Amino acid sequence: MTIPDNHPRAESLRIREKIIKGMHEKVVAEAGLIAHGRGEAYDYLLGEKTPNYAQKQQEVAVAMLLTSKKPVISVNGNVAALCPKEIVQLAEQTGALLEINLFYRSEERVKAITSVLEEAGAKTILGIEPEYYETIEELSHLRRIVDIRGIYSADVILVPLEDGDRTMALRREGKKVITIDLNPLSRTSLWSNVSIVNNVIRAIPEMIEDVFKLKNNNSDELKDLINRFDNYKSLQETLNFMSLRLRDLAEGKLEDPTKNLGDIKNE
Ligand code: PTJ
Repeated sequence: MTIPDNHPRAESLRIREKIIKGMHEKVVAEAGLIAHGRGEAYDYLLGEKTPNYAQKQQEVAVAMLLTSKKPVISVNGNVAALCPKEIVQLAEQTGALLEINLFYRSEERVKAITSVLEEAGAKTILGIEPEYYETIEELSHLRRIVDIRGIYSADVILVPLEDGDRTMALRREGKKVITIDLNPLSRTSLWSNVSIVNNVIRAIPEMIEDVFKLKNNNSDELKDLINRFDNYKSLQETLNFMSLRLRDLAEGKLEDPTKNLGDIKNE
């Protein structure tokens, strides 16, 4: 569908089209559409902009990726459809490996996502060669299939937009988990070491900028940034931001778009 530029929600509709196209091409799971709709609703609460608290979360996440021994970025269908070039670039800039890991796993989808990542410039993609498959025992669904060279042996894993089970399982295995999830109350957010509560579409490009900002800092400075971060407090700050924003709107900042319609609106 062609989205008219003057449509008030043009940008949001264009993003939706990416997800729909991705679903037709088997990149996105059908449930990925539902997940996206949920994300859109939460993004309204942020005013569809990156708040200050998320900038901090993103910076700490980048510091963690830069100081880790073996960082891996996990890619699912929604991420591949929404920001393939950016995710490949973030992996390159931080020295992280890219691994396809899916909840609704099928060989057809693995192939479709591999093509998208390759077109976006990825040179190495893990999670696609059966001889390297290992399992995370704690998980009963297909996310349990991981790559022995990637998630299985990683110390830090960035998991944008997912269900919470795997975050819990990875934490129990002693790994550090960074997540990007617009829902601050999800199990994913509650179980992460660093929860980025922001839209993946804004978070990933902003994290690439953070790499350029932080990469000249020495590792003690980066570790200090990480040590000062408390995920629980950060989620409290996130919820405070959302509730204050709603309160401000309720108490008068909400613009009435019909105010200049005069009497017509009551006819
Ligand atoms: O590609 P697969 O097979 O691995 O499946 C991926 C989905 C996303 C379908 C699967 O992991 C899933 O069902 O996830 P959930 O449980 O629906 O959780 C998705 C979370 O991502 C929800 O909390 C959404 O609010 C959030 N979300 C959706 N879109 C975005 C987002 N967070 C950040 N940016 C978004 N654009």
